[in-house]
Amino acid sequence: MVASVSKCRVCREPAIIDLPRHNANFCAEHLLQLCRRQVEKAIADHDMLSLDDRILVAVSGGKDSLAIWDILLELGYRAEGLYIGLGIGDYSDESGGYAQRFADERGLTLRTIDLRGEYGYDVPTAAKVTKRVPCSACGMSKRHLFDEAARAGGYDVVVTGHNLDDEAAVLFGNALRWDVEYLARQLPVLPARDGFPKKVKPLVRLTEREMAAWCIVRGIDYQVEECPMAVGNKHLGYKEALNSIERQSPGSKSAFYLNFIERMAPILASHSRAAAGELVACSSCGAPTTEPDSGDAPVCGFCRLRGRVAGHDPVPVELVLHGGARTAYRAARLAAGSAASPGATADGRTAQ
Ligand code: Q46
Ligand code: ZN
Ligand code: ZN
Repeated sequence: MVASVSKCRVCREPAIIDLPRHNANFCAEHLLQLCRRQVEKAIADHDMLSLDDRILVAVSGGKDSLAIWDILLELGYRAEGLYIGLGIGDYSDESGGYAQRFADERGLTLRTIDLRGEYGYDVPTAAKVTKRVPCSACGMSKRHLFDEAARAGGYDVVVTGHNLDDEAAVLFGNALRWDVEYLARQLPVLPARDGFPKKVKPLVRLTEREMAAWCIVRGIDYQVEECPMAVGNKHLGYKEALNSIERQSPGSKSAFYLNFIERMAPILASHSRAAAGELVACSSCGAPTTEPDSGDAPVCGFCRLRGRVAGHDPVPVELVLHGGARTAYRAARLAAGSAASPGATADGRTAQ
């Protein structure tokens, strides 16, 4: 946000935000206009959505997913929400509350899935039992459940709130390793195929800061805290690195990502193995999955994970965190007046 002496580039009224990558300041009204136009451009450039589509928005309770739901409704799309309760302690409880209040205040349909209540596990427990980073089990569970909900509910497309910062950070990580398979699939649209719904990211032209500003101007209350499981996540480091470059050279982040999509992605398209792989139905849940080499019945990654971790006693969030992350989590809980006692048994709270 900027001092009131700055003027909006469009109307010359006092500005509320400076956007160095546009080399301009904007008032509230014209910030909203800019955000809407960027979403419309992303949708049009990549043929993401049509007004007839039944859209399912993946809602986390954070600024991005609530903002894109809000923007799509403003633009006249038919969008409902799905919130998945991941069981990440107080963070999930609070996030679910923000999502539900957003929907209730606007009379919107928000579907909810409670991972522990309906599938017998939560993200901290899955991380502990599998000894893998929490985001791995979490991401896979979310993808599976959003796909399944879209299939079961007859939705045409799943919308996620990934923004420019998210996508640039993922691109940065993939480019650091020159992971051609991942680079080839890092597109703002994944078309429907073999039982998977179409998935789109209409916020790829907008930054985290712009989305936070959208929510503030529109009076949207959202989960401000980061997921405690994200501490130490490589993508946070990539975001910091890109932000440092952006401060030196405004516009670098969007050029890095948007020029990749325009210039490199078409060159890499032929490397996308995903388009070529044969898929079969999971013998347990029916979801599309790859055929096992062994000749065994096919079982998808989600069902394998669930089979391994369901039924384990819930593991409290802080027992999954290490070192500084655990200290930071305890401090945050103390500050919030809800310190979890070390070693306490989790209570299987619902919501994300
Ligand atoms: S993947 Fe990882 Fe997120 Fe899941 S564990 Fe938290 S940070 S919520 S987008
Ligand atoms: Zn203005
Ligand atoms: Zn399955």
